[in-house]
Amino acid sequence: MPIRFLTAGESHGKALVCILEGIPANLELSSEYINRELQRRQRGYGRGGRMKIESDRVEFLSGVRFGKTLGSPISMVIWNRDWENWQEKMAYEGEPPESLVPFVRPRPGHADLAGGIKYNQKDLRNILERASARETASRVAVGAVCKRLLEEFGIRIGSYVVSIGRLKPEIREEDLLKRHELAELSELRFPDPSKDQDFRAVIDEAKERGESLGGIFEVFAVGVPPGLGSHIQWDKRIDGRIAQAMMSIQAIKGVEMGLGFESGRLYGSEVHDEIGWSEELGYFRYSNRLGGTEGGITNGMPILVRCVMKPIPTLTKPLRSVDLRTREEVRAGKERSDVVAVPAASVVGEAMLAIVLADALLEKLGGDFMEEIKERFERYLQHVKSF
Ligand code: EPS
Repeated sequence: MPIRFLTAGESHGKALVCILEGIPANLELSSEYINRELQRRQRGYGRGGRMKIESDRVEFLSGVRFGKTLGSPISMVIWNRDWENWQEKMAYEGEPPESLVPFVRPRPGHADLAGGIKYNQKDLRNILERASARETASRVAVGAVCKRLLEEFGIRIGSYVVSIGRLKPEIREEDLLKRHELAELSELRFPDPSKDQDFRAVIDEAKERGESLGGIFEVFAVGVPPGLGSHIQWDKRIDGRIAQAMMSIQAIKGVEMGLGFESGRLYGSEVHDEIGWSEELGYFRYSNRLGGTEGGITNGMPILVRCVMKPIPTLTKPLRSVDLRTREEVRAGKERSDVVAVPAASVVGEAMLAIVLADALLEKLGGDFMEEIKERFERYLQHVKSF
């Protein structure tokens, strides 16, 4: 697979770091473009105090020169402003300070206990710092570079929130890009900003109860040509790759494409997308119930992915847990946290979809620099049209 990336960094460490390899040379790229995406991820009503501290921005460390990629690994750093308040508790060297209070009351639903057992850590901060969804800032930076690449090929990615908790207002807008544009105007990324008040009330109520909330969001890509991914091997199937990418986002518990689980309740004729042909469009579909893939290959229709995020595990009215030192029943530990982060997760979903599609596109076309890849793309589109 042409694209690979790694992220590193603890939530309250000095910085988040990422390395992205496989982006071709001569792609125009600015930190401003990436920072816009990072800022989108920081928005959303219901986030905790941390987002008031941070103002995420990337600094390039390699792979870019005079505003264009070099084809070499792109490394980026996002400095944590909160580090200033954590320097002693998260010191890289020396002995722990006397004042350090270890985190010993694992939160149900968080990585705390499973990670503590696995890595033999009795101070669960050594687990939660990396398990934190702060890491998703790096993914959004990597995803932004991939989005920039996809834009050059007319592929656009967007997202919107479908529901938060039990609140699921009707979505009237049919056009996916318009849904995205409307979501950009909403502090909860719902594709109708006039519903923000309803969402606020639901979130405020949850906060008052010491609760947290999850929700459902949809991510889409339009302009995707047919032929990305392949039916020939399990790990080449594009829908499998998309599902894996989405499930890897912190707190995501389910992924569907198109009608998803609903299709299991319907007849075949109600699910499959009928095929047509016209001089102007070539082959087209009368519907997009399958979410843009068949046989693990994109079919030219928009990719439509739906993800469910569980409620955040940190509760101000915590659930039962066990103290690791005494093994007595206690209430789980509390940390500063968000009440809901579904709007942010939808932006992370966009990033993950961009990474998977950029990877599949480069796999299809090959090539090392933009000019050559664009030429190959044009030739491929001609093939699609004349098939
Ligand atoms: C998170 C806890 C909170 C969130 C954080 C994810 O951070 P803190 O412990 O510093 O208050 O704000 O999300 C981010 C920092 C972010 O950038 O999205 C957690 O435990 O997962």
